[in-house]
Amino acid sequence: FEFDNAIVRAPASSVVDGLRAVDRGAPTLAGVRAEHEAYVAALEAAGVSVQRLPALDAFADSIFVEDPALVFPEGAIVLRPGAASRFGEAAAIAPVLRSRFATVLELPGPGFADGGDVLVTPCAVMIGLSDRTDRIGADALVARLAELGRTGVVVTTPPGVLHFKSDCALLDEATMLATRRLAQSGVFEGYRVLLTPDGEEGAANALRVNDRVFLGDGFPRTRALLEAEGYRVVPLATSEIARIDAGLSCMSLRW
Ligand code: CIR
Repeated sequence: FEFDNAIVRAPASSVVDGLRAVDRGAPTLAGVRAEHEAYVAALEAAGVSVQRLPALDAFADSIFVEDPALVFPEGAIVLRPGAASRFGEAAAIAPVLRSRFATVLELPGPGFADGGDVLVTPCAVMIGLSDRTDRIGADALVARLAELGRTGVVVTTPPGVLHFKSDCALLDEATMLATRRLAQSGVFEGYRVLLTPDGEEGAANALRVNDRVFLGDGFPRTRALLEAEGYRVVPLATSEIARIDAGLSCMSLRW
């Protein structure tokens, strides 16, 4: 969770058509832009140098730059997003990664993996199987991670949850924030787990960045819980991006 660099992508005007499991109304472009701007400003305030990529109108969900790639200080991996409408985002991000990293690996087909299903912890890289990340993709990713000297561990994501990280975030070396449904699956054995209060499951897609934790601003009980545990919380608006099933990890690639 210590990051010097990040890549973000400006929201496309097509973001109003972003994928969503349940339609609670489209977000507004102005609303998404405002949430994205505040997020980028919060990254910079946390000491992160941010590269801003131009909007890609052909890809409604391309603001969620975390999904088509994985980055580490030692190199990057171009992924194969599991949603058909997002598959081309990988080819769009690849040249950017090649300009930033000496080592850029590619996930071989035919499997799929989304970055939203990948949680980097100090001891392992957890890969959650989901509707977007299949077993073939996850196993191929474990092999690519090994080439970067990282250990991948394949785990499951509860049914109905878009991405593994929709339901969890690393808070520090030893602590996870997670929903009860994910924690109950036993994937965080050995970690201290702080559970999101009932009704605040969306808070789990939080993001630790250097000395602070970015948290959706609609989750007062989670905020109180984290502050009582001594975390410095930065509340950020997420109500517009939540309409297209996104949270705070999705909008950047960080290393
Ligand atoms: C999608 O369904 O792909 C987008 N509407 C939301 C992606 C959120 N990304 C993430 O959780 N890493």
